[in-house]
Amino acid sequence: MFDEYNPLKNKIFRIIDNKGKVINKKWMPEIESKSIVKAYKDMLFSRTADLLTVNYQRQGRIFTYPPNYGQEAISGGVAQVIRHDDWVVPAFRELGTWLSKGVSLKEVFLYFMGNEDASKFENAHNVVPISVPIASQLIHAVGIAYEIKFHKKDEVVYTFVGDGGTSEGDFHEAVNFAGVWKVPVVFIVQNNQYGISTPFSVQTASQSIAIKSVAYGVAGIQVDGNDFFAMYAAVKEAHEHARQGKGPVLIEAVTYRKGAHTTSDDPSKYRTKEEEEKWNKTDPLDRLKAFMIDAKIFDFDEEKLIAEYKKEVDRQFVEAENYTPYPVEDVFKYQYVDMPEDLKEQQREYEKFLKWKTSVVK
Ligand SMILES: Cc1ncc(C[n+]2csc(CCOP(=O)(O)OP(=O)(O)O)c2C)c(N)n1
Ligand SMILES: [Mg+2]
Repeated sequence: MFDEYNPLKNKIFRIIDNKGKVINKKWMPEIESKSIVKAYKDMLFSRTADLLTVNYQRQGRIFTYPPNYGQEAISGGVAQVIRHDDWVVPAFRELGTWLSKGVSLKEVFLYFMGNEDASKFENAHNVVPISVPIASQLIHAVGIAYEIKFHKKDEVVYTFVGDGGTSEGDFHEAVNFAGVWKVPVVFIVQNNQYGISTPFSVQTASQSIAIKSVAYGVAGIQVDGNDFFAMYAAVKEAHEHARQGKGPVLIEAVTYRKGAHTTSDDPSKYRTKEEEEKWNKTDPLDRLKAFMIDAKIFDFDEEKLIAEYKKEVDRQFVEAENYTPYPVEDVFKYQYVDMPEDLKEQQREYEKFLKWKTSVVK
C-alpha cells in the first residue's frame, strides 16, 4: 500500500466515494457487517456527545471545548485496529479514539471543566493526558515508542496532530528521530483544513503533508479521512508495518472541521458557506450510512438511538458537574516547590475574582 500510494505520486487513498459506493475494491478491508454497524454507531455516539457538549458550553456549564464534528471517521478507523496495550498520545481533538480506549465521557467533560483529576483517564490503559501545546505530544510519542523497541514489547504508539501542528519544530524533530530509530509509532495528522482561522493553503508550500514523510525516510500515505474504510485499511497497514519493526508511518487524514475551532471561535468570519457546503457532501457518517443502506445492513431506528445516546451523554455530564470541585490552589501549586511571589499574587487575584463571580452570578 505504501508503495502504491507513495506520497510522491500525489494520490489520495480512498475506498468509497461520497455516495458510499466502493471505488477501490482492491483495498476494501475484510470486515464483518456487524463490525461496520458497530463502527457507525460508535461514530454516531461520538458525534451526539460532541454536538451536545457545544450546547452545554453555550449554557455556561463547561469551559472552552474543541468539537470533533466531521472528523469522526479518523477515530473510527483507529478504533478498529488499536489494541489494549497500544498507546494513544493525543492532542485535544481525539474524542472517538479516547472513547474507544475506555476513557469515559465524564472524564472528557471534567477535563474541559478544568479538573486535573480527569487527566488520569483511570479506566483507560496507555492513554496519556491531553496535550494542548501544539505538537509537543509527538516528541513524547517517539520517546514511548523508543522504550517499546528497546524492551522488545509488542505495542504500537498512536499519536495525533493537526495540520497546523506540522509547522511546529516538534513535528519535524519527532518524525525525524522516529525514522532514525525505526520505532513503532503511527503519526496521524488530522488535516482538517484549518489551524484556528489559518487555512491549509498558507500552512505549507509542500504538495501535501504526507510527502514530508519521504524526506524523513518514513512510510507515509495521504488518506481520505472522511472515508471510514480507507482510514481502517490504512491504519491496519500502518499498524502491521510498525509492529514488524519496519519503522514509523505518517498518515495524513484529509478531513474537514465542520464545527468551530473551539467554542470560542466563529468560523463564519473566515470561511464561506459554499466551502462548507462542498465539504458537507463528504461527511463521514453520511457516506458510511449510504454504504450500509446499499448493503442492506442499516437496520436500526437512528432517531431512537440518538435519543438514547443523548440520555447517556447527559447522565455522564451531570455526573461530571456533580464531581467534587477542585481546590483553587491546585491550579497554582504544582509548578514550583516554593511558589514564587507573582504566582501567589495571581492566586490571590483569582480567588478575589471567584468571590466576585459568585456574588454576581447566582
Ligand atoms: C505551541 C502552541 N502554540 C499556539 C497554540 C494556540 N493554538 C491552539 S490550537 C491552535 C491551532 C491548531 O491547529 P491544528 O494543528 O491544525 O489543529 P486543529 O485545532 O485544527 O485540530 C493554536 C495555534 C498552542 N496551543 N500551542
Ligand atoms: Mg487543523
